[in-house]
Amino acid sequence: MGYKNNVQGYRDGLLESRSVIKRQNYALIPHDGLVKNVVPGFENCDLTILASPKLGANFVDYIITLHENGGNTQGFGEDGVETFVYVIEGALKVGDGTQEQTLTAGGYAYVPADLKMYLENAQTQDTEIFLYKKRYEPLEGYAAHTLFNNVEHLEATNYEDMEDVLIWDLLPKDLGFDMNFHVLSFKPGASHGYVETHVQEHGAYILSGQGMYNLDNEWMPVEKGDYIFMGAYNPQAAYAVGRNESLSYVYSKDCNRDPKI
Ligand code: UGY
Ligand code: MN
Repeated sequence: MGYKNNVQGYRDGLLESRSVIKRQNYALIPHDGLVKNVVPGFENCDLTILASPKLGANFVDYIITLHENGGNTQGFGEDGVETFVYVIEGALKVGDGTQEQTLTAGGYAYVPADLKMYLENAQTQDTEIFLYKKRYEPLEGYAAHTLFNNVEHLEATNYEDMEDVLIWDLLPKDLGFDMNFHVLSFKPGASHGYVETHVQEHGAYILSGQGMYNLDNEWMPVEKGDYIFMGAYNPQAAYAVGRNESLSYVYSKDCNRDPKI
């Protein structure tokens, strides 16, 4: 069943999928094959849980379509859990119980671990969001705080000295934050400069374009709407392919903490 790509009913050919799941290592999850999950608190939404601890992630990612009057007005995120939302399309009212804003495409909000996140579709048409939660790792003397913004208000920088690869850092460089979100964008033909191998995990949602992605030294085609989980130490790199559209994705990355032993 492909409820996200509206491909339902019998297929012409054999059943097939681009999904690749290597628990504790990496996963590629395209729209085709996503199923809906019921999560208490979310009303009038089509919601799919993407990465979770069952896959090997220390966070949970969701892709959610909010229908008219859809959202979570009970509050998302339990005590000790930080939350982040990125608006892919539409308009979203988001708050932390003390302040709220309406965000449109490219808008995002972070809510710290001692507050809940409240979400409401702010239009009659559907709104699509990428949602994240993680248990916050406190650091003595520092704190994170609620933040609303839009990628359009940020300045991109060349990624590692490459003019055709741009990066936007969504959260502040502040030790109070134990993770960051970024948007990384490769013009057609651009690539990473090297295959990265690092301790941090990523959950990446592809916003536009097409590419070849190297996950643990296997190259696989990816495109807009695909989700990629990259676990700790998973070798990773991308080449953007296609003609006019950049390969862009929004992704999380843990940071600013010494691993516990
Ligand atoms: O920030 C990163 O680690 C990023 N360059 N990783 C990635 O795109 N797979
Ligand atoms: Mn990386």
